[in-house]
Amino acid sequence: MLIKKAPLAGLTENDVTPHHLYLNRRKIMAAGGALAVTGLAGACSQQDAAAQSPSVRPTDGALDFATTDYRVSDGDLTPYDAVTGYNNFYEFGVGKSDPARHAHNMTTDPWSVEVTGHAERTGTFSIDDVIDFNALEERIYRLRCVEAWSMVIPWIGVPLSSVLERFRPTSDARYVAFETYLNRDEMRGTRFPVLDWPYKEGLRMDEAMNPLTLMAVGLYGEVLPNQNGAPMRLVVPWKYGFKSIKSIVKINFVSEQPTTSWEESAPREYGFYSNVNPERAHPRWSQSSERIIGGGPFARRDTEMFNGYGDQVASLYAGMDLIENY
Ligand SMILES: Nc1nc2c(c(=O)[nH]1)N[C@H]1C(S)=C(S)[C@@H](COP(=O)(O)O)O[C@H]1N2
Ligand SMILES: [Mo]
Repeated sequence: MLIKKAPLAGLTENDVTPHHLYLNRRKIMAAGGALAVTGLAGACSQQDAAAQSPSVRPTDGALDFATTDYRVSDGDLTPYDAVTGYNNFYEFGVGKSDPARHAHNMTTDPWSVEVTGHAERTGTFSIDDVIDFNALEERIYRLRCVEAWSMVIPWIGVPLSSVLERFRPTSDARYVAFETYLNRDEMRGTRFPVLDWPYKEGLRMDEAMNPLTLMAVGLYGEVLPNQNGAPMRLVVPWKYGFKSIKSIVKINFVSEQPTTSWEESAPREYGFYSNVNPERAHPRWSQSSERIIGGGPFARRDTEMFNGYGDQVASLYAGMDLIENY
């Protein structure tokens, strides 16, 4: 099976890695070749000449994405079809296959992001002013949904800290709030009052600046498919999936804890922090284990505190009661 959707502009259809060969390709990359990612910026902003260049070229430093594996390993990767075919993106409907069916209607190019609040640089920025496409990294992270399932995905992006630092937040910026694109013609799910659109999320500043927090622009070596939150979305690996807001158009530096969509819709069920916690059940179901998407009907694993990333993030919550602050 070949990847059909939005290959990197540097790849032709024939060059695109079948997903079962993805790991072999990564071994080749590690051995000295590299998957060119110059085209990723091009694919987001303009179709450029990079489309003609070979897909594998010698490493020259600047164009590669670095690979860093955190906690989870290659062998656990969720199949591409599940990553892109089983999604929550309520703006396109509440069914798991609605995003794959309808998200192609979303316009992701051109894309701009409005930056407001407590920062020295505010205003409207193009995606190339927000993301350094020469500094992309791959991170294999588990995404754990509050609905008690999980996937392991090879994300490509930049640390969120590198994005936020560009705007030079001031000391009054104690939290950062994000909003998703909203277009009722393109997003059929927003015609229904499931949530108070646009989708809103937020992080405490130290959570946002933690090196694990990623602003993703790709997965499995490709630009993000629309259903996964193109052209840029958060991945906050120690929190339930809903904190990883998709298709971001607003970044607001604020001093008070911001309102978030899920907390607003059901405050007893979803809190601001939403750290993965097997000991704190959702009021309607247990969070102690999770279904492994793509692993067959009975594949389950025990849920880990902070989704397994406790070594890196537990210190952020020292002294806090994580049952109270769910
Ligand atoms: N804008 C927006 N972002 C969103 C959602 C959404 O409905 N709208 N769903 C969230 C939930 S509940 C999950 S589990 C993840 C799913 O990400 P994925 O589809 O890439 O696996 O996206 C999160 N981000
Ligand atoms: Mo979720």
